[in-house]
Amino acid sequence: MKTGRTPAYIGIGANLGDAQDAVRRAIALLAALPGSRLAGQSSLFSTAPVDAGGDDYVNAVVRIDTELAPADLLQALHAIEQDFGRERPYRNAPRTLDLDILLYGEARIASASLTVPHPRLTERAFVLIPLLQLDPLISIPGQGPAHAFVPAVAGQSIRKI
Ligand code: A4P
Ligand code: MG
Repeated sequence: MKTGRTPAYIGIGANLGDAQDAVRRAIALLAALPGSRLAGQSSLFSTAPVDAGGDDYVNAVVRIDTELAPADLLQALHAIEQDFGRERPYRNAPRTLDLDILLYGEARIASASLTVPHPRLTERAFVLIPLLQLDPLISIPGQGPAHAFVPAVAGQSIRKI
């Protein structure tokens, strides 16, 4: 039966305050988004900062099946980030919570406020490894199977919590 829901993969990251707690609470809020259901969640991972400073991050990826359009989903993610007191003093600053749309079904989006698939998805173990844990056969629209990018991120430190 067609449900009108699109599988969307959301990357979650935090490295300020109680980051594990923030990631767990964010997953609960994502599960409660309107017209959406939680369809899968990765383990939590401890990861060394990439292109950024500060403490190690806690990262995870969830899949939600959602009726929200991409722009509405992005707005909902920003609202959750704000709930966690997210501030943006500079690019890649340490953050209480970062929520990124990694994939939205087969969509390829390049608007001023949204790029999907997430442009740095294939370069980052902290996204690629949890995503593949959720769905080992997943493909990235326009780029092929995600697992093909794993050797390129093998040098990045990531450990299951
Ligand atoms: N935006 C465009 N496309 C998207 C998308 N697919 N998902 C726009 C979400 N947002 C998207 O984001 C800036 C703007 O990007 C948003 O307003 C939205 O309209 P932001 O969250 O304010 O800024 P940011 O977090 O500094 O940028 P971004 O792109 O999320 O950063 P990155 O590249 O994801 O890097 N190291 C480890 N170990 N773990 C991490 O989680 N995260 C980063 C952030 C760096 N290093 C890290 C980690
Ligand atoms: Mg972000």
